[in-house]
Amino acid sequence: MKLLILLVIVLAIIAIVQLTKVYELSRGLRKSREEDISDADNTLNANLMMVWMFGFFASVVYLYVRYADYLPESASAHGVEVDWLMNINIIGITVAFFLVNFALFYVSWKYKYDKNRRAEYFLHSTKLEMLWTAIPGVAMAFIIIFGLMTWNEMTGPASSNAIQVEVYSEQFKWTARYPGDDKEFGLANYNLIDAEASNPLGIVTKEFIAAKLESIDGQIESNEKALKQVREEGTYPVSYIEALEEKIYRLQRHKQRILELDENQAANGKSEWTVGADDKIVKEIHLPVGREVEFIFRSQDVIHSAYMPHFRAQMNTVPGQPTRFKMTPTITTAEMRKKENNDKFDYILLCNKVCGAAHFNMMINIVVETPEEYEKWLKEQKTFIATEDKKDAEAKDTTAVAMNVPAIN
Ligand SMILES: [Cu+2]
Repeated sequence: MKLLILLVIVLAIIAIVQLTKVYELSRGLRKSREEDISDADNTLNANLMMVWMFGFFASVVYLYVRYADYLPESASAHGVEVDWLMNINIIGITVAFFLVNFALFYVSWKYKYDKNRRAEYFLHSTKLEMLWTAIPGVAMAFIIIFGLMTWNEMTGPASSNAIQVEVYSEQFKWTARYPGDDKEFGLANYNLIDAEASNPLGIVTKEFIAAKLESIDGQIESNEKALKQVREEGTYPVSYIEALEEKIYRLQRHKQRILELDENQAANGKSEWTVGADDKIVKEIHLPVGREVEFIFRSQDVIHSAYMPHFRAQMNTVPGQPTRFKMTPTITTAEMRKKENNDKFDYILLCNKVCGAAHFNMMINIVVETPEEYEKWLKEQKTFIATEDKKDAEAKDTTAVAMNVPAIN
């Protein structure tokens, strides 16, 4: 089939080339020069240009109609303002688009070549310059001022009544965290990140520090044992020994950083890491309707972007640099399902920054519900309990030791 299409294209090109040759030959017979273009040709081209314009406009109108409602109505308070701004922009752009393009095509048609007409020539018109600087200038100022007002509102300080949700990104998933009864997030530190030991966010607790130190000590010990064995046997290449030494050095550095973390905290008069113990790590974001939410974003690896299309909100998540904004959801998931006539409708947060191979699949559900439902859900979520993590960490420790037996091939 593809071959057939290719054949048709090749034949069409040959046909056009042949027709052009015939045309040139007939011109020679008619004794007209190639650059002589008849009035009939000019008129035909000018008219075809107008036909093209109408086709072009029709396609634009079609796209407007086709994609007019690709998102349901805004489900957040500030989203209404974002939509208003967006609509103002679209109206402005559309009017400008039709005016400018119509002028472009119309002038080409009206002033098609006429051998009896001479073009008027002028170098400069201050009035014209002023006009086409002032109009876009005023329009731009309007858009920027109103845009900034909405932006400032979104990124301004949250009210004391707001709930806080931390959204954490990594290749390629989202994890959310809610503070516990103390309404405060426990400190997180990348040195304690341990996905397998159920601390994907690196929350600092006394128990977890102990567990992690124990795990690292175990790894250092087994690696040192392996190093000793390798040295005694004397049959391993130098690079292998160096790699082992490097590994032990890195583990010691890791241990040192964790110890410093604890020392710093003790120096500040707070040696107990208790704040994070009651935090709740969840795989689905729940929000109470009508209540302000402050989102705090962190990232583990690269820049991601938390995009919540239904709430008209987006924020980059940057490693080492927490970002934030606030919003108030106004429509529950159940209400939106009814409005959209779709039982399966769900609010989503997706990654809007091409961050790697599985970027397309990086999203997390958002459920907006009544305050009662939200409180019930939050109560059901289990807290980040350090003692459980310790067990996990120890379990991991044994596997780590087992894997550290030297192998040679
Ligand atoms: Cu991403």
